[in-house]
Amino acid sequence: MTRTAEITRNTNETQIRVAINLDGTGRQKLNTGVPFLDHMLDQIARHGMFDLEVEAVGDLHIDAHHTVEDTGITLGMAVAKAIGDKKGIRRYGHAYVPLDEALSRVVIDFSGRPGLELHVPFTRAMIGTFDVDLTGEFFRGFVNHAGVTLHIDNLRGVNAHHQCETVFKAFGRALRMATELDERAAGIIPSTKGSL
Ligand SMILES: [Mn+2]
Repeated sequence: MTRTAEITRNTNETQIRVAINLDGTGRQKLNTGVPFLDHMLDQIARHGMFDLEVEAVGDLHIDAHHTVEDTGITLGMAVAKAIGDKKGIRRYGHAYVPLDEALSRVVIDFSGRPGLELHVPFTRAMIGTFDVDLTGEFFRGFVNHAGVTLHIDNLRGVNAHHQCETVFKAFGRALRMATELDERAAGIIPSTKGSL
């Protein structure tokens, strides 16, 4: 059984293709036109051990907003499709990741209920040319289309690049844990309701 999905999503603002293998090895091919977003997606692939391809053509002449948000949406759609009926998955995942002075915690639940708690007190508004507000746009797009509850807390940090990078690394780790198959729960949907 392969847990892969490919999603193409086209709007007047962006054209995005995402391909993912949840049981990959961290291989990635990323070209969103937003270099810092590519750097963050690379963290998800590497630390989540997903094979991930993301190609995006967006209205960057305006700004990176639509491209970043819609990449989150399309990644969420791809993860939801790849994970299917959620039988046998661990469902919950969490990770703490430090990078020098920065430390972030991410907790995820494949609950079927979109929800985002984002608590990242960025110390500056821009990381190079990347507006830190876009971090929330990415994860809001993701949770709404993956159907997950996601709690993101940056617990400390001075350097905004480090703050953001620890969030994405911890997200990759937590997503890996939650989507992994639990051999003791093969074929079982991890909910007393019987569905997620
Ligand atoms: Mn970096």
